[in-house]
Parts: sequence; C-alpha cells; structure tokens
Amino acid sequence: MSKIISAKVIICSPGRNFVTLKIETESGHYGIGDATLNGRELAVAAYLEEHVLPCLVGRDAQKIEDVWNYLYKGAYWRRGPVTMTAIAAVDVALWDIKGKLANLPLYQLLGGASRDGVMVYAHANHKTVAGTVANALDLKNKGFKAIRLQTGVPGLASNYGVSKHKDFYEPADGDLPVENAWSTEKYMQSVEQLFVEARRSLGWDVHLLHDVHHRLSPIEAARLGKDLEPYRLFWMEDASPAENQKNFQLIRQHTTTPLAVGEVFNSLWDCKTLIEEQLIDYIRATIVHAGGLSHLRKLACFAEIHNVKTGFHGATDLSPITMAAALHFDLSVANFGIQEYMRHSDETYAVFNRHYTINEGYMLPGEAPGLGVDIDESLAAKYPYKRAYLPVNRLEDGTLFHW
Ligand code: GCO
Ligand code: MG
Repeated sequence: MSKIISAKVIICSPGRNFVTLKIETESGHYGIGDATLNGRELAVAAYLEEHVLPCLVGRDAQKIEDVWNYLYKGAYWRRGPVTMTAIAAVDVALWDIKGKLANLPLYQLLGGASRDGVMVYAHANHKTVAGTVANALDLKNKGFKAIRLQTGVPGLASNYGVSKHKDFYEPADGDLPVENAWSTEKYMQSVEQLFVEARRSLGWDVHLLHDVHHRLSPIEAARLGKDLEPYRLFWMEDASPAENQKNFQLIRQHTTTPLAVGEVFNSLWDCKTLIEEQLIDYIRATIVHAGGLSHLRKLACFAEIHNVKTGFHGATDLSPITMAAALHFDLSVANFGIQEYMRHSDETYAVFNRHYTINEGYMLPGEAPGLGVDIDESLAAKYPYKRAYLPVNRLEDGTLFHW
C-alpha cells in the first residue's frame, strides 16, 4: 500500500498553457501527469479539482487499474475529452509513482525496450513550397528520418501548420478564436506540387508525411490520396473527419497512401471500426487525451492484431510529461510506427526538466525512475494562465468549416 496523501493541479503558461497534476504518497514519493486540453484547459482543471481529487486521497497509488476503473465507471457519464484527459493525468501520475517505487524507468514496467530508439518525425513548414522544402532539407541534414511537410495555399491568407516560429507550430494564440478562410479547391490545386519539389530535392531515403487536418470530404480525400501515391508518403493524416468511421471505407477503397487518424479521439470506442475493418494504418490517439497509459495499452493491443501501428500525437500543446510518457510507451510497444516530435519553447523546457534525449532522428526516454520529467513549481508560478483559443475556419462564402 502506498497511500495517496495529497493531490493538486498546477496551471502555468511558460510559452503556452499547461495543466499538470501532482500526486504525493505517504512514502514520500510523487508523480506528475499532464492534463492539458488545448483551448479548454480550465474545464479539465475544474473536473480534477472539484470531482476527482476528493476521491483520490487515501487510495492506494499502486492500484492503477482499479483507480482507472473507479474514475471511468464511477463517473457514470462515460468518455469525452475532458473526462478522459482528467483520467489520463491521474493514470500517468500513478505510473510515474510506480516507476519511482520500483526504481525503474517506466518502459521497463511496460515490458522493456523492443527497439534501440524511437523514430520521430519533425516538422517543416513555410508559406511557400520552396521555403518548406528548404526547411525539410535542413532537418534531413540534422539526421531526421521522417519529416512532415505543410505549406501555404496561394490565395489563402493563412493555412493550418504554417507557423510564425521556425521550430514549432503554435495555433492557439487568440484571446478569442481567430477566424481563417478556407478553400478546398485552392488547397487541392497546390498540395501535389509540394511533394513533387520535396522528392526532387530530398530524394527517396527520407519518410514524408502530410496532415490534412480533417478538411476533406471522403471522396476528396480519396482523390488526394491517389494523387499523392507517386511520392510514397509515410502517411496522409486526418484526411477527413472521422466521427463517422465508415468515411474511411471510401478513402481506403481508392488509395494505397497509408492513412493516420486519431489525435482528437479519446477512447478505443472512437476508432473501433477503423481498426477492426483495417481502414487505417496508424492510430494517433494520444496518452493525455485518451485515458492515459492504461487505456492506450488496450488500444495498442487491439490495433496490433489488426495490423495498425501507433503514431502518437506530439504537438507542443502536449506537455513534456506526455512526451516522456509517449516515449516510454513507444520504446516498449510491439506495434510502434512513429512518434510526432515538435520541440517545446525554452521557457517550457525550463519549467519541465526532462531526461529524454534526441539523436539523429531517434528519441529515448532516459533511465531515470518513472517518467523522467519533473516540474519546477516555483518557476511555473511565474507564468500565470493566459486564455488562448484555437482558430476557427470559414469557407470563402462565410460557412463555418472544420479547422
Ligand atoms: C498535429 C496536430 C496539431 C493540432 C493541435 C491542436 O498533427 O500535431 O494536428 O497541430 O492542431 O495539437 O491543439
Ligand atoms: Mg494532426
């Protein structure tokens, strides 16, 4: 028995907003979990503070599976991003404690290393094709084995994935949601050229990825997948919204471009059909938004028997705690595919001390007990929460569209 004696939520904004849960035990150990849900941070903080933390104190921190079920089944109201992010924060903090109690890095508790390193994909973007390709070349020369390419669309003032900073993409920057304009026709006319130029200057010994960010209908996505086949993408991501999982039957029928989906999913039930019918190749559901390591383990096993690999979300709105948890998971899981990597800002890294490393396009979680990430609470206190919304998208005639 390792009794929980306290639990608290830490909200800070070192470069961007993060919500962190810290759980302490009678034995003098503590664990941390990420509870950040971009643009809806305080909803998760309130869910934890008002409804979860009062039930945690006094419980055995070692009983991770029991606590998970207590919070999931015990709420009666199931799933949803707020609930599943709150459960994930508790789950990851308890795994961190278990690692510290065992004096082992988390990947050892998850079955040990299945590979020497975790292949990550980096991000190249610019408003022009030439600029994106030049940034990608730079990343390839730094040793990255996989690169995601995004570019501006002629005729549109801004586009998803095209950043103000060179090193990271930070879309949640409006005190109220910024409104962008979208045209599928303009996008479809311009995207192929990006991959023509990319293959011309990067060659074929690097994996290329692209995120459509849920902007196409199934038949449009099918056409884009077909058009991009000659450039041998590693994956086309979120080609179409997936609430209706059957959308992907149509896309799948028409193209051999591999498909990745799932950063907005929060449980296995969101992708059961996609996986069971082998409609996708990579599942992107992430530890922080899909119930933590305990739920992702079940999802990954289910995916494994259906030939679906993992390709977890790793944008900057997932804190270094989630990055570390993902790396332990990626290193150990049998059906690992790839891990998204976007560097955090220096302010973020100063608040979250980390043991994970990156070398020649591969990452490792480090050998510290538990997650190998800590939070500097006094530094965190110097960065108060700042409301920040993700943008919204409208078609050129004003119709509200997917962002
Ligand atoms: C990705 C994602 C992100 C999301 C962001 C929203 O592939 O990394 O699409 O860029 O838009 O995480 O908060
Ligand atoms: Mg994405």
